[in-house]
Amino acid sequence: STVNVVGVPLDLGVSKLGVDMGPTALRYAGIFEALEHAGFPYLDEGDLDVANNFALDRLPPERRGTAKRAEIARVAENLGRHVHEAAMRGETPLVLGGDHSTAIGAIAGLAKARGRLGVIWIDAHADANTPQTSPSGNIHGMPLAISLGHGYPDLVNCLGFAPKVRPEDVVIIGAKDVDPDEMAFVREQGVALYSTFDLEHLGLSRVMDEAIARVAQGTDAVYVSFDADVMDMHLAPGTGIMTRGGLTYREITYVCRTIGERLPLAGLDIIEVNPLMDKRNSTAELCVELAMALLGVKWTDYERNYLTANLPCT
Ligand code: DIR
Ligand code: MN
Ligand code: MN
Ligand code: MN
Repeated sequence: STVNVVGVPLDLGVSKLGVDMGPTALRYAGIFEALEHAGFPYLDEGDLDVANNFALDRLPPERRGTAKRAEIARVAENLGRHVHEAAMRGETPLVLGGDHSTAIGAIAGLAKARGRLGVIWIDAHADANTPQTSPSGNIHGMPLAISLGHGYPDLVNCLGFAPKVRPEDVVIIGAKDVDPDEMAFVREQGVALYSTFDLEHLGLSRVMDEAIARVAQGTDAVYVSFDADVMDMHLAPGTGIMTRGGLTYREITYVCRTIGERLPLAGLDIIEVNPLMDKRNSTAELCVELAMALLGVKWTDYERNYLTANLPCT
């Protein structure tokens, strides 16, 4: 189906500047050329309007947090409507973030259009903090909890219904930096979480078998939320939070390939690409490649026709 690409230059959910340039970085990295090459019809919907973080930073401290949250809620409604309309036309929304609060509206719109939604959350973090558990107060650490119906009401009630997803339909893959009270919330909700330790201990193939079975079981459609910080800092420096011990190239390609080959995705996002931290846009280029894998581009064809042509070592 037609891939509906929309950019969300949103960085109001984080304290560091730069992820608002994620959509630009992904465009520059060739997202449309890759879709074209893969033979997907696509629509370029441009970027949504989002207020500048630094403009809102000029507000007095007591009004700043509320103003930023109100803007995040407004953007979530807009994105939710956009994604809903695209999905109702039978298109596959591909959302270019933006910090991870972008996922709030995307999941809302897709759940409204498609019904019971399975979600694969690929992230070094669980993003399952509530205002009560969050040590930072940053909204980008909360979107999964919000989609499960917990947190600020103006965000939880995006598009006028809640919750968007059920805990038994959600899988987190690659988590390694989860706050203690956040982990307690994940456990009590019953969300499946596969940490980087689990990937080693259980093996990647078993984890992906279980994860895919879980999100497919009983659901009407599946969404993937992809946070670039799941990858190791040496592989993907261009992200909000760089940490070591993240997924290697072979691990992340395995994750994305197995999903793309086994599940028809109803929608996906590429989140937290920060070109200010990147090395010559290499993280954005890698994310373009992984988005194609998630969309089910056959790897052998992809490697032969697209990747190898761009690799200096061939
Ligand atoms: C931390 C960091 N758990 C927080 N979160 C995220 O601020 O809630 N970093 N999502 O990317
Ligand atoms: Mn995240
Ligand atoms: Mn993260
Ligand atoms: Mn984040």
